[in-house]
Amino acid sequence: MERTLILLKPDAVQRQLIGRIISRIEDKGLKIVGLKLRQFPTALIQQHYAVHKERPFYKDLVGFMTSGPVVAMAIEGKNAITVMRTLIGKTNSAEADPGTIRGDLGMSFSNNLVHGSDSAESAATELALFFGDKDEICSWTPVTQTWVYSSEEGVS
Ligand code: IDP
Ligand code: MG
Repeated sequence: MERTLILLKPDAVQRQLIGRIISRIEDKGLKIVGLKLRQFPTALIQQHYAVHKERPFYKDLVGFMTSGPVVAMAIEGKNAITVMRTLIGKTNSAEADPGTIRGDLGMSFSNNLVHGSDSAESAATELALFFGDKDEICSWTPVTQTWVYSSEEGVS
């Protein structure tokens, strides 16, 4: 099992797409183990996107991500990082494949609704940043788990 950090960006909140996006994640068979809505401090968002700090869009990105509430989620599942990135789709929503969250719900490069960690290392760093308090993560087993995965798939 793997965990990944998912953010529903301010455009997703403003467009009242939270429920529909969360449903897509649940429908896939992934499990929510952490969930909160908050307008995050600029310093935290700057740290989260530190890898992009030399990029021309960095300032606007931080401005956008602090412009309103964001939903932060810790999502768990087998290969959850890759599965979520596939579900989210390409960065530029206009080019993202139909069937993906960005491809179905967005038109923009920057206002692209969702963030998902891109590697095990960034997932660990980002989860620590947004869910630093261990009490905010719930370890639980959905009753559906034995049907979402087969017994050979190593998920018990
Ligand atoms: P990702 O979210 O698909 O992983 P990254 O390249 O990590 O994409 O970029 C982080 C975020 O910065 C993107 O989701 C998008 O909101 C914004 N962004 C990235 N590249 C551009 C750009 O060229 N113009 C405007 N915004 C961008
Ligand atoms: Mg990225």
